[in-house]
Amino acid sequence: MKKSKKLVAAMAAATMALTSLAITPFSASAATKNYYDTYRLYADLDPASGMQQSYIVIAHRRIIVSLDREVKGNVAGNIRDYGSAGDTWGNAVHYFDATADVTDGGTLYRQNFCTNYDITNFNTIEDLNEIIHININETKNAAGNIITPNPVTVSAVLVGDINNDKVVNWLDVTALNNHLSGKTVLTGNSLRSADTNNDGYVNNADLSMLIDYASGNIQNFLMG
Ligand SMILES: [Ca+2]
Ligand SMILES: [Ca+2]
Repeated sequence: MKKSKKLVAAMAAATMALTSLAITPFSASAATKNYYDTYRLYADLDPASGMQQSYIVIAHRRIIVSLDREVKGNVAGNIRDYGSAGDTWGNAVHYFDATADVTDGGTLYRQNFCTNYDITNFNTIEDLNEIIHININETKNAAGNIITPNPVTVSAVLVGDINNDKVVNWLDVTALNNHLSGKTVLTGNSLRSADTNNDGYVNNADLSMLIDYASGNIQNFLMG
C-alpha cells in the first residue's frame, strides 16, 4: 500500500495547492473530506448481446480522483487502454474486443478509484457526476454493426460499504463477518462492495483489509 499512500499524499498536496490559488473548479456545494472513499466501476454486458467490441471513456477530475488500474472480468476478450490528461479532467479510455461475437453476459472489467470529494448521497453512478463521467460509446458486433440498445452498462459501488449506509466502518466489518460465518448471505452490490481487495472473491482477505481501513491503517482500497 506504500504506493497508494504516496498517491494519496500527492492528491492531498494538489488539492491544497488548488485551494491556495483560490481556484474553484467545482460547484458551490463541493467539499472534500479528511478521508478517502474508494468506489468501484463495473462494466457489465447483457447476456446474448452478440457484442464483439466495446469502447468506454472515463472522464475524471484528475486532482481529486485517483484511478486504479482496471481488472479484466469474466467475459473472454482483451482490453487495451489509452489515456489523455487536461488541466482539470483526464480521460481513461478502455477498448475491449473479443475474437468473435460474445453471447455470454458478465463483467468486461472493473476499476477502482479513490477520492476525498464529499459525495453527499451516493446511490447510483449518476451521483458521481461532479467527479467522473462515463461515456459508453457504440458497442458493435464482429460485422461492425452498432448494437441497440447498448448491451453494456457501467455501475458503481462504494467499496467496503456492505450494509449500504454510505459510510465504511465497523458495521460493515460485522456485516462481512456474518456473511463469512454463514449467518447471512450477501448478494448484488453488497457482495461486490465486500470484495475489498478487488480479486473477484469474497473471503477472509477482504475482511482483513476492511478491518485495516476501519482501523485507519490504510486510507483506501486501491491495489496500487
Ligand atoms: Ca456501511
Ligand atoms: Ca476479495
